[in-house]
Amino acid sequence: MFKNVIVKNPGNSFVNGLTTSDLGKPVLEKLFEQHEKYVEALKTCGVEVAQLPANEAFPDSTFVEDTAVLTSEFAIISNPGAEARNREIEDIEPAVKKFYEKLYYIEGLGTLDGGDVLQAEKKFYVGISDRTNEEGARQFKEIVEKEGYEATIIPLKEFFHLKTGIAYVGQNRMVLAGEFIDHPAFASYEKIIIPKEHEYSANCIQVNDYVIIPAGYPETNRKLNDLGYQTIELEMSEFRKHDGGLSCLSLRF
Ligand code: CIR
Repeated sequence: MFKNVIVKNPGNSFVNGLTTSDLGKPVLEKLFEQHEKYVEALKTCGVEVAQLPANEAFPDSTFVEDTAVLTSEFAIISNPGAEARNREIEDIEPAVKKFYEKLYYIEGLGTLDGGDVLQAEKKFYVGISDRTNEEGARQFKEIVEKEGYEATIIPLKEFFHLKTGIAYVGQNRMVLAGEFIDHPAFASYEKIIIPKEHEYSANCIQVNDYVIIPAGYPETNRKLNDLGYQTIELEMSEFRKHDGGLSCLSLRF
């Protein structure tokens, strides 16, 4: 069960953030409304939401997932791989410290974005991407193995972050898209396969009795409902314009 979530409000400077998409400029009014609905949905899932204020100095900092990895026992403050985002950890560290005594850090030449880390029970999967380098993944693996978890490192071929194309929804089930569908690392899971045209919906989040998915993917919704999951659909258009998905907007623990 997740008890707590940390989110951070987007600011007006969001429009100046990093993006690889050609979906246009985010509309702030819609962005703020979508974030409010995201927070409401999390509350529906039964978690306490710690809502940090926007920091205009860091346009992408609403994507808190990239700044830390939180488990039920310990926290790891990441070392975000994009230069423009690296100092976002200055706001996250004090927020995380309110909940944790045991903190670790990804340091030095090691970079790691939380978006490249997937937890499935006692196992972690860590993507090597443009943001997470081998040294960052190595440090992460060393930390979690010391804590009694396993970690598998997965060099990414196409996806931006690992969790762009995969989600764990409990009960040994993975939602998988693209390069992960036939990846040997996930062979032992029951697979919920997302075809190319619905790929954005692979980034969904299971929070207690619900799975939150992006709006506009009825086939993904139906697959989850057929397996007995209650779903909440959220409009994500403005976050998507800056490469963001549902998982990126919160730290759940
Ligand atoms: C970035 O380029 O870092 C942001 N515009 C998007 C980050 C999305 N985060 C994630 O997938 N974990």
